[in-house]
Amino acid sequence: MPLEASARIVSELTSRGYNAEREAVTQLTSADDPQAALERVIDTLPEDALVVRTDHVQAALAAAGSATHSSGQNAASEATDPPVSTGNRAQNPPATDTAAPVETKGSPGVERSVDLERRSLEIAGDMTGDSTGTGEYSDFVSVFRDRLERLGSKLRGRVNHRPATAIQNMPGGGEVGMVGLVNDIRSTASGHWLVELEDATGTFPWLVMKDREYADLVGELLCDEVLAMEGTLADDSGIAFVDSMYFPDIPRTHDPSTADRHVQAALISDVHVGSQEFMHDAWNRFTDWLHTKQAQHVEYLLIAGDMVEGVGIYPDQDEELDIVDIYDQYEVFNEYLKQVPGDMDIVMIPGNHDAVRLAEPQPGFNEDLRAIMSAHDPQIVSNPSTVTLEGVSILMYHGVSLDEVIAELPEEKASYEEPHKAMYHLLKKRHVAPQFGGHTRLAPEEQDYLIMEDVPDIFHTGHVHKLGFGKYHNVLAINSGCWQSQTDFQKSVNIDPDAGYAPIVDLDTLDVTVQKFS
Ligand code: D5M
Ligand code: FE
Ligand code: ZN
Repeated sequence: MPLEASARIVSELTSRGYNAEREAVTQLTSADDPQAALERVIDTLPEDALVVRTDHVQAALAAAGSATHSSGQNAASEATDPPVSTGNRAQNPPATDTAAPVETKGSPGVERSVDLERRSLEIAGDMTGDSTGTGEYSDFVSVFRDRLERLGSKLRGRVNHRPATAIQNMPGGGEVGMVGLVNDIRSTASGHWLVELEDATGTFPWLVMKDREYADLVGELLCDEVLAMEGTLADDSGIAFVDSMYFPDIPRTHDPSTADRHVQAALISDVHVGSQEFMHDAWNRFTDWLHTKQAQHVEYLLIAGDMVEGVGIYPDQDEELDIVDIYDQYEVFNEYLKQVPGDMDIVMIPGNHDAVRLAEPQPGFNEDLRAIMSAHDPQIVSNPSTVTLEGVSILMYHGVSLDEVIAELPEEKASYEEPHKAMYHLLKKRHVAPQFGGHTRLAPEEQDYLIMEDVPDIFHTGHVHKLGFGKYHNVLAINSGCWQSQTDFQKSVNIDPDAGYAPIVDLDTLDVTVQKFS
């Protein structure tokens, strides 16, 4: 019953520029004459209203003397008040007032779980406005020093380590350990591997023999990641033979936090509004679904980058653009966001198609773009950032480095078909973009914002347009798909995108269900 009716009401409201709370839609749907009720609500809405709320609906229905069903009692007491008189102040806050919808909770008789008072949303690691990098050589030195210091501290207790320059002066034949950044990886003429580690004092070469069990791990290494090695020094102390390797890693005992009520989050990315391939029908079905009872527990929406298609991102991209102006793309994206129930909290980070600097970390959008995307008052933070929802921490990162992980690692360890496995390697390295100088551009800052200092409960990425999820040492890794059907470029390189899916996470159990809208 209500799915179709509520979808009609939502699309009617959005076509007139309004966003609606789910409960308001439910009430309209169950009015005697939904269409007439909707017209009345629109007629009586305060001029500056962006969101249609339950109190607007109740007041409009009551004023018309046709208060229906269970909410009639509530509305009756306000019936004599013209809704506009109270509307401007209390019910129509400026878009920046996040606390506003609290007054709608718990209307009797409507079966909804939305409980705004139990919500909590905290942000950590948002570097927007804190960029200090000037791109000078000294910034590169500080960012790598910070990386070695902080990731190294997760390893120093595990090996008996010495600085690179001290190792060269130790007597040959002894046991030795080192913590460093991978500076170079090459194979030797005899098929062994030479891994050069660098620390603050210098570099030292470590030889991994091809028949040792650790040889397989060499295939996983990326330049600039931090690890520790232990082994035996050669007689002349010019090289060491590796006996063991240690990664910063996620402890196997990691026990993720969960929410203490049944509440869900939709984790999506790569909307690509403005592309001819943007799947508006799938998006409309998704947002219609969010208004249904089946989605009543979905209270959070996280968007991990590539809101719009952007301009000038790839050669000949303009031939596939539906909207050629970048600001127009964000305006239209904002219209699509309005379809999301007004009582949901939205968090978003930029991606490589968005209008922010390409180098990572990417600060959240500037004031102009924030103003354009303001209808739903989303939390806009940097790529990467960590958002904690009711105790569950979610590291959001767009995912450009996944292309690199997939290109560098053997197929069975990381592939586009199983993007979550590529994410496992980032978790193991405790860094979202270890390798510098390839696809992933790095903006050197005083500190390395790309380190995973704390273990997240969930790691959310996108970018590769493939859906995949799984657990690594109890951390849930989810790569969301996209809302863009296959582009010509993707056809040419055989990328078959997973488009029009929304993974939904139960925050109380960390279980995932996938909703398909394409
Ligand atoms: O990235 C979507 C995926 O497709 C990601 O894995 C990169 C890849 N991609 C898409 N277009 C190109 C071009 N022209 N060159 C290289 N790689 C590409 P997205 O960020 O959505 O474009
Ligand atoms: Fe994308
Ligand atoms: Zn991308």
